[in-house]
Amino acid sequence: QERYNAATIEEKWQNRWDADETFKVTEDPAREKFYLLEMFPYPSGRIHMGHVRNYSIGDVVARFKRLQGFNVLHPMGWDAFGMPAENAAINHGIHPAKWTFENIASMKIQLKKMGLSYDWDRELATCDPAYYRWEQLVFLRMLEKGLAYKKSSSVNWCPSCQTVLANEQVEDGCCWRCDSEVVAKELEQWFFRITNYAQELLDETYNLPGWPEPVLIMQRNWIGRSIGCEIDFPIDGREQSIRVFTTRQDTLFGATFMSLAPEHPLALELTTADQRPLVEAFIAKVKKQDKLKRTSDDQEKEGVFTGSYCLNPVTGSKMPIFLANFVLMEYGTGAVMAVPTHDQRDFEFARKYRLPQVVVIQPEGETLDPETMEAAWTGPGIMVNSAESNGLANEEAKEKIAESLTQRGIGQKTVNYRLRDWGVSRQRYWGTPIPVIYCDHCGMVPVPEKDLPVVLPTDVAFTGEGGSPLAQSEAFVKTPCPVCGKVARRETDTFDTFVESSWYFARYACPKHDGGPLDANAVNYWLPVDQYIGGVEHAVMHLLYARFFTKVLRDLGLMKVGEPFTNLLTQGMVCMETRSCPEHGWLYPEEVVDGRCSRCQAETVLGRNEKMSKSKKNVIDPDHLITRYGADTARLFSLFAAPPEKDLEWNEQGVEGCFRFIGRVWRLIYENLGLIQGVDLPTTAEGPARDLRRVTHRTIKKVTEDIDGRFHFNTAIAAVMELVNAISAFEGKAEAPAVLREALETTVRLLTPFVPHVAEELWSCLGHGEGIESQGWPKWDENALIEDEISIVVQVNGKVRGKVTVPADAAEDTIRQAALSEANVARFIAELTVRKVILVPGRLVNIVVS
Ligand code: ANZ
Ligand code: ZN
Repeated sequence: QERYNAATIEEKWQNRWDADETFKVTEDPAREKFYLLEMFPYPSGRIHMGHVRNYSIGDVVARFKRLQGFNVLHPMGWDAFGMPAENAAINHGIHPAKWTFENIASMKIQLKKMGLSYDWDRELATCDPAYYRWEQLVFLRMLEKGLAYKKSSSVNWCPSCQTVLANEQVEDGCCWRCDSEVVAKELEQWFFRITNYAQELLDETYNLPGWPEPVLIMQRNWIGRSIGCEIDFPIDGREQSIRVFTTRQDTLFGATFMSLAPEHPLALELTTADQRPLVEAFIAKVKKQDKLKRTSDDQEKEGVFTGSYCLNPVTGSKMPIFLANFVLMEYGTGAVMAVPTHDQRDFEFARKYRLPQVVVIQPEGETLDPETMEAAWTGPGIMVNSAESNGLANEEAKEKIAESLTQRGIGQKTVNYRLRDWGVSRQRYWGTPIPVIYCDHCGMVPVPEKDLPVVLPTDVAFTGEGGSPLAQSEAFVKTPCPVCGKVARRETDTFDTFVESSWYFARYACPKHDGGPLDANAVNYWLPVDQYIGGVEHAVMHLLYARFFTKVLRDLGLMKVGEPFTNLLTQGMVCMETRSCPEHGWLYPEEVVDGRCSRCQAETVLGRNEKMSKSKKNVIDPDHLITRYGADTARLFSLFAAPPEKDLEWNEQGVEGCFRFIGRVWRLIYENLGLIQGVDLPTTAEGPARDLRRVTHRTIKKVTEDIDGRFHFNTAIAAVMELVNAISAFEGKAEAPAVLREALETTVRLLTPFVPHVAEELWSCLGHGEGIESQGWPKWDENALIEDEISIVVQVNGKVRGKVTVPADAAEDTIRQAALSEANVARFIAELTVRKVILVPGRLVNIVVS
């Protein structure tokens, strides 16, 4: 076979790898393991270019590590629960399970066509009861430990999806999925106590050098640790006091009023009769406001006076108590001591309601006056109006005031986290049922372990109305109480799908284990994941939940490690230009012919370059790409066009170029087969052969270093392209077939992780019976790297005038002589006097003349 036919060889090698179980792995304590994982896909129906890129990147690393001799775990599975399946059921009457499994089947075919080196024996789908039963078990253990609990809370509710959203799923007050406006709703919900782990989750962000810094920063901000004080403010005329949380106890002497969250338990109790109508109206109004909006800077600061007062514990002055929309009950204590001179929100609030202001921090070189201030002073300064703290720097006053409050028993230092417990209840069908039962006699009863899994019923109707379909399935809901046997009701909420993706990476270690969630041996051998690869959009939610869940599994004694992912690579997006027709709107690339709309012939308009998405129709179907050019070209292009962490811009010429390169390597091998037949590999070489050998070994070194931990695949591929150029230009083919053979074999071996099918094919064509996967990664020979001649630039008065070639170990004098006698240089210095010759070893000679 002489012509490169991608389809034939790709099918051939994919079948061979399957039959030989090339990528199947087992725990082998004698070998060093490497666990490589790409974020598993949601089975939406078809793979897209983002998947192609993600999995190509992962496959390079997996194959490279395997060739280096590691025992590589590289699994694939399906994040199979979630709303699209349920929406398909509502809109098209297909059962979510059917829809999901059909999608999995077709996407699996697509993935297989890419030649990815997965151990398919470990495939899992999270909607499989054999998977989620163990999640239910972990939940029961968490329940015992108090790590899962139920409470009534105000939740983010999407009226269109009819479900609760996690805070992270609300974007600018709208649903992350459907963009409908999110409203607040009071519901009994299940929570995971992630806040128990806030400090550990934060501390360990400083211990993850293999993660991108921006991701760590996002996690730290999300956890949001603040150090401050809780301080009690006595209520005027009562025995009770109100506790506030502040990070600025240094401003205590400037606190002139109090702001409570409208949900604060004392809000109505403190309201006087005459203020009642106003207060009630205000509370009703704020209830409708979205929480995230309430605290945003540009939200109008609104409040209402309760009619009551409290006392500033250090100045004794009366402070009116307000309710304010920007104070949230969920943070701190739900009460804020307001310091209008040093907090901008309080400043605006005080101006609006004409409240007193006292400056307590003077910035250096300025004298602030409440009458003329135009904004709060939030910077540092010297304390004033603050009794014994006067004259101190405000940072010192923070300490001093905290101490004195502690001594007097009216306050103490505290740490607060912005992180909230993880609300995991969803009023949805297509998710893991939460295994508890409600009995009128016994209360809430956990489903006994022996009765797991609680399986989703199949007799449900998907109407899209009236909440969860589960609640309408009598066969599911009605169940005997495990304690007293009387008729009881099952919980009908299911888990947030982020629960499944919080531990799938551990289950891959033992996907068929049926003695529990995890097989200790397997999981402790494989985990942590050595390299995790996925989209940066998961920087907070998924990655934080997975870290939390890992710690829970550790504390339940199910595995040893506490951090799941040692190294994280966040890949960039795949982008493409957008095109629109004035008549027909956005157009698919195939609807544009010579810049015109294929339907109406109108001139199309070139839009912005954006992330490929169906909504803008700027998408390329990986299937077309693979059918037309082959998987190797699709892979090569996604690796060559941009470094993994950067956005990749689609361009057809780039794909063509990659295809042509593969063809070129193919021909080069075939053309030279006759010359190198039966020839052994060289150990040394002379003349031009020595030069080619140097390029060969230099390329091995470069490609190895570019791949290993750096992911510079594009420059690695470019280096192989240069090697191919050098081979083509090599004139000593007939005289030095051994060196030629080494160069050709090296090319094929270095290309293996990128274009594995063509590499395997060419390898066997070079006469090797064993697959290239068993060859190991090539090593470079340091001796071959040594340059015997180097070329040195010659400058005259700083300007380049020539170049000389000298032996690599030439003495300084020899170099100086060679430089001075170079023809062009000699011309420039002919009439002048040489004052100085400066030598930069190995690089340059500068001759100073006058
Ligand atoms: C007095 C004060 C004076 C404040 C000052 C700031 C500046 P971080 O850093 O985010 O933790 N706060 C406390 N609880 C709140 C709640 N439930 N809703 C809204 N705001 C709340 O912010 C802590 C600061 O946010 C606290 O410090 C409090 O205002 C406010 F010159 O107390 B400060
Ligand atoms: Zn009972």
